[in-house]
Amino acid sequence: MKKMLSLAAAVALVALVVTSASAGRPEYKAGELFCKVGAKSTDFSAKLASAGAYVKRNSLQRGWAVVAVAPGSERALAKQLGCDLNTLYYPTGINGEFVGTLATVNDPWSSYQLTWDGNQKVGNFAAVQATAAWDVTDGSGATIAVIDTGYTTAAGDSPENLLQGYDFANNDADTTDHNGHGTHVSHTIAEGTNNAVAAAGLAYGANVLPVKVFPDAGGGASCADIVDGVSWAADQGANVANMSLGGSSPCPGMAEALDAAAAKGMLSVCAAGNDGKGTVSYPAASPGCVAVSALDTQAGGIESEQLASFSNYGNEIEVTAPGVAILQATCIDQGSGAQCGGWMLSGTSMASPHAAAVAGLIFAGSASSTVSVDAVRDQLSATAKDLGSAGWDNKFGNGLVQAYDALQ
Ligand SMILES: [Ca+2]
Ligand SMILES: [Ca+2]
Ligand SMILES: [Ca+2]
Repeated sequence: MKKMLSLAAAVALVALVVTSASAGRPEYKAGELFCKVGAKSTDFSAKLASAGAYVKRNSLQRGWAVVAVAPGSERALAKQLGCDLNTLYYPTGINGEFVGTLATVNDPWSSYQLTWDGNQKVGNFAAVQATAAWDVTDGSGATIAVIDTGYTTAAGDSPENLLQGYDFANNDADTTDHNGHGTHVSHTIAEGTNNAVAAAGLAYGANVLPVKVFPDAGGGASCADIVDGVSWAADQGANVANMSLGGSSPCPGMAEALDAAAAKGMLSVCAAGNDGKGTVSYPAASPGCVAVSALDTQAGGIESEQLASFSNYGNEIEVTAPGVAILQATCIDQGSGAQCGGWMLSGTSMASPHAAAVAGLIFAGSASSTVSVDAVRDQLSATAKDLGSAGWDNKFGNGLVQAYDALQ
């Protein structure tokens, strides 16, 4: 009981400060371009040579390459070579409150996640019908890729089924999360559940595939790495990919990568962005990704129909999900060393994995092993709980994702 009270106190203290996606940050990766080589590869090689540039890495997307150029010459050479700058994207939100370590809070935090306090406060998992859905499926058999900062086991709780991922930022197989964002997102999807440790995960039986695209030292993820992350996840057989990241302009090659991934059976789900404005960030705004806005279920429950103050909204919003004071285990360093344990984070980054998890449950719960990406996408929207003005609207899209209804 004491723990629940201290938890409640912590909720009240949560600072809902979520930084803007772009302010004061570099826009593109220094010394690199992302180029569509196309069919004219011979011409292209000659062009590169004359510009003192070279192919650093071929993209997993056929016909695309990361090209190395002299730092400072990116804009000029992009124009000259007909390439794109290798745009940087950032995680959509990380700020929040440290709740406690696993040592002092060794009871299932799912009681907080499953709180139903009428019109005041509704736990994020209660809001999306988690308990009822778990009677149908826990997501076993589905694979959900988390394209993010990686994953750390140091948080103290782990998914039941964690797959070997890949690190595109460093081109190696070590996907260790030095940030905490990717671990928190992964845990909303599938933190170990019914294990008497920390919190629960919404599709806890699913396989989690970490796809690391952010550098160890922080900063932005390049479009080339994100695009390759999408292609790689689809090649691994992922059913769903979550991208809690974004930028103000579309990544070159992303639309094609999303379409190719969908053709391979993978549905992509993306955070709408945390600028609090009526413009959805990319890749959420791309037609190939389900754009998820953040609902505030901590200020008046569901019935108040309150979009989180930081959440972007707009024409591309497809569904909404809880994104305020989401509690999962992770490790975050706010300047005085990493604190591992329960973190309540707010952001569309936290909303998106709820929708990704529900999509995973639909894949897992489907009687047909060949259920199509389009069918899952349609089911996610068709069974969402309508909020705001009747029918689709630009804040909540088709409504709040509903895990149980989506399995009917
Ligand atoms: Ca690595
Ligand atoms: Ca747990
Ligand atoms: Ca509506």
